[in-house]
Amino acid sequence: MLRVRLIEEAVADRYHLDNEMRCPVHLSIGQEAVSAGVCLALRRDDQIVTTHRGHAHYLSKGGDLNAMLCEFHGKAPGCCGGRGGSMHLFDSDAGVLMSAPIVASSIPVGVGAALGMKQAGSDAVAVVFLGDASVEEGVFHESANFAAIRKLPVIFVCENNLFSVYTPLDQRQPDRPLTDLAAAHGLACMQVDGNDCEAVYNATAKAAAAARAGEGATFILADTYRWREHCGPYYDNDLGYRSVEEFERWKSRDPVEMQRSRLAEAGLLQAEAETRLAAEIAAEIDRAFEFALNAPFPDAETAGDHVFA
Ligand SMILES: Cc1ncc(C[n+]2csc(CCOP(=O)(O)OP(=O)(O)O)c2C)c(N)n1
Repeated sequence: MLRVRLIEEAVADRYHLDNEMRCPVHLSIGQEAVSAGVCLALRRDDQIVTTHRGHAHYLSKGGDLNAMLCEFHGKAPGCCGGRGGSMHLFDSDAGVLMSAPIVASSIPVGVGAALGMKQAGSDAVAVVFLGDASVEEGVFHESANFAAIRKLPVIFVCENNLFSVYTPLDQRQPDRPLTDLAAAHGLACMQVDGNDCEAVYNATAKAAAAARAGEGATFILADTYRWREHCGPYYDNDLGYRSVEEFERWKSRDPVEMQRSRLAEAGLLQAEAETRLAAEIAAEIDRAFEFALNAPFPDAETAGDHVFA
């Protein structure tokens, strides 16, 4: 969690430096407990799919940091050869199958991965990360229905950060639990505090055990909050679509700080170890940025590669 936080803060800090990162960035700062808690409960051969807000999922599943930062800089060693930007992250070795910015478009891909796992007789699971706006798309319902009827080993993790860009949930959906939508399709449902990494881990471990045992799909609703603007490195509370009071209330429940103090109180994290850990992560981040900045751009002669239409 701390590593993801520090990496995303470094991306935000360096975003406009010399204009070297040209792609949009959708940061998960404030939401890290979801990616950390989920991915800690997964195996390397489990697969995830994610959205435009996917850096934290990619990193938590073990995606390569150099390849991610090269992608942000449009460089050839990027995970999409420098052509995809921050919203197209994948790492097949780590089980990051895809990310895509079209809202809800990755959901059926994750369900398809789960179908493939079941047909192959594997006990791996697929995790579909989605935002609260994704359940407003028809393909979510088709996918949930298919996952339920086929008892697929898939876990839908809905990160409810209360907003679709600037529009709050209560202006988009009637007042009913989001889990009702999944329950209506016959999925097992759980709701967790999405700022509590251990709660997210426990829910995911339970859902993964059920999926591996052939009991089918689960929908986990994780309530959390994005701190920065919808897209970009800054804060945007001045826009007025959410109140400073609401923002401060969520910020006082910082998921990284909550876990840090929990570990410290249990005697599992000493100040010295924490300082060393932060320094190691900072050095790793510096090395990765240096790698990305020094990496070559794709060869101009390859501009037509992968273009099909
Ligand atoms: C099909 C589609 N409609 C609209 C958009 C524009 N859009 C990009 S992100 C976004 C909000 C998504 O909200 P949510 O799924 O809750 O994820 P969050 O950004 O809050 O993490 C929208 C509407 C899009 N990318 N794709």
